Amino acid sequence: MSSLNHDQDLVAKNISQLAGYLFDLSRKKPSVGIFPHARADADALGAALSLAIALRALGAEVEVIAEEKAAPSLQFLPQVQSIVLYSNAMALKQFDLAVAVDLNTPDRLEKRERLFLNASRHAIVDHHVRDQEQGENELIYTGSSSTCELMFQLISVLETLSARKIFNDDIAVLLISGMMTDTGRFSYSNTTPLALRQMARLIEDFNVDLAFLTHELFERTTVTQLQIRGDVLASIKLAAGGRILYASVPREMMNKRKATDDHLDYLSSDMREADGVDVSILLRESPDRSEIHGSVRSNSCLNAAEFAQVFGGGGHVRASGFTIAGMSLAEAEAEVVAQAEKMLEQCS
Ligand SMILES: [Mn+2]
Repeated sequence: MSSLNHDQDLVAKNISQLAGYLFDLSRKKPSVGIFPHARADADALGAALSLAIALRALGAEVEVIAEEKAAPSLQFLPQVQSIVLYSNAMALKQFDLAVAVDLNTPDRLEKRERLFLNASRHAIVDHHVRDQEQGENELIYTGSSSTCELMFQLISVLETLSARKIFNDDIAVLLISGMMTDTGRFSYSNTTPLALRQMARLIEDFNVDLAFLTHELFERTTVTQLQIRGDVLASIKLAAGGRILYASVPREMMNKRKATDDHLDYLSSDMREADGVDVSILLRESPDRSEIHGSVRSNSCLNAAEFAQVFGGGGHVRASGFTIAGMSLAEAEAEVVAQAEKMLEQCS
């Protein structure tokens, strides 16, 4: 990560530059593909759908292309029905512009990587760590609490450039959903004053039902979700004298409850809250059992992004994820826990 990445002036300049580029291009009625990361969360979908609404308003033909159907818990998001599911028939299509949203390396696009790379032009809007200088039309700023926070800034400049209103009720709900999710309702250490100011403006100017959003994003649950969480929590194990709390979820455990992966959302964050715990790790087998997905949360000196990078993943200093192929759940667990013990020892 470049130290310039934290320079507010440079970020403002990058935002203006990318907005100018998108504005000029959109007037030529280009085809634009917007790509949220796989297993998209509210930030990825909120930012992708908001950008789609904005670029359509400026003349572009836009498709948001997702790896899989949005999680049931996110079906309430405005315009989620407009998302196009990737299929192999699309692989050779060539967009005039492809925009990656809430990710910064095309391999996180999984099956859609080729379609993304096929496009004539590329842009990135993201707030995850990357060990690479920012390129042209790349707006990657780790100081933003969410990609939706960056998208708010980008759409504001697009409004100025086009001298028309672009923000609307749908964009307000989408951006607030992403901002609330990535900041834990404005409670995590990544929360910025800017996000709070944006939030104030959105609820001032648009029709947003905050109680409804809070229920949909944070409170809503199902009996199945309560049961699978109970099963996983009953299986947690400790390492490093209690500083590491981890759990491994075999597919049978999920199948027994007919649970899906999104039923485990936020569980690693909840595990981190236990007294004395510095790092929480949740491992689960993919539905076809070919891969292990890991989710890491850190309260301490252990840098979760660097930890995930050891296993080919990435993320943030306190929250990250990775995917391991070619290992059993037990093997992955042994490796991951040993790595966490090592890194915790080194940093404390
Ligand atoms: Mn995000």
